[in-house]
Amino acid sequence: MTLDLQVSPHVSLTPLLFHRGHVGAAAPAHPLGGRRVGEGTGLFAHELLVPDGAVFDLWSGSADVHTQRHGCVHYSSDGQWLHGFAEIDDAAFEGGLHAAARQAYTDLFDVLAQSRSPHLLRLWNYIAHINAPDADGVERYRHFNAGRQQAFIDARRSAFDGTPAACALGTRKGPLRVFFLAGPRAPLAIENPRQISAYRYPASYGARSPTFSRAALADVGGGRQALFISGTASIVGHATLHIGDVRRQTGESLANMGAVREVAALRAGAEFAAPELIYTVYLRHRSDLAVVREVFERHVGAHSAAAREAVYLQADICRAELLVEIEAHAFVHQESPV
Ligand code: 3EB
Repeated sequence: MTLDLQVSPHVSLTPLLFHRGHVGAAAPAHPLGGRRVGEGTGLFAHELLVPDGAVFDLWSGSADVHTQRHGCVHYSSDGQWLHGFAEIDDAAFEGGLHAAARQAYTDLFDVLAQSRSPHLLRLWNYIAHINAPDADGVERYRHFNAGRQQAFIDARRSAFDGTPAACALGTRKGPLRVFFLAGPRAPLAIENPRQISAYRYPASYGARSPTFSRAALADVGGGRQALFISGTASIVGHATLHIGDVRRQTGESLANMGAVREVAALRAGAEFAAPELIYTVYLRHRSDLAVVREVFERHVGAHSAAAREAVYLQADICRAELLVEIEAHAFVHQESPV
């Protein structure tokens, strides 16, 4: 069975859309038409800015999907693809966010180890008050990073080269949630020549580095490959650029994605043109929507499917100076090069 994420071109892989539905083609895309998402499911804490959602089922087209629980992990599988989330209320967890992140990932790795889909393709990390200091004065994102990296090491999974693609966003409230997509074959990790690998960031960004690759390229069967580009921000080398300037930050994020698309194209033997991707845009401030949208739409083409189908969400970004982060995925019809 192939990964059936391309039921329609309107599919976004943002976890809320796994659960809440995809973007209807006719959905009104009013910049101020935001509404709170997650009502009804309790799963998602971000405010959806654009557009109003509709319905999509990851597993439509799949025959037998089993939903199960192990530890803090809720997951579904069709026997080949595994999707779900780990959830821990870190505020009530002994050891706080560090311990919660370590436990969430440990439970996830247990599930994967017992499955036929042990290889992570993509992770989405959602953390309440990601930029706030914890009781010890250390930023919560740094505690998360420490616990996450430790779990990779505990499970003897690489916390460096070859680690999965990911994003890490801040929510207003709620437990730590780590959504994941795993499959039967290891993806190829891709780095960005414009950026230092996040897992090699200097210690000034935290004692333990973030554990993610810039993108993952996966053979998804049926002569197709999927590219998952991690959350991408205005970082060059390891430095945050254009502090306070959301327009330039958006441009820099898109330049970074362009560099990742180029490397991915060489590895895949197929192009990943900007308008061919499906995007999710996270904004720290909803008041930046018009500017971010203008820059983004100029990049992908105002009348492209990418512009029509992009999803904009309000979220905190993992560095306090970052105002925008963009993630994307794409499929190409191309066998994996040997
Ligand atoms: C960055 O490039 C911006 O901690 O999993 C992007 C994607 C970012 C993933 C993560 C963080 C993460 O460092 C932040």
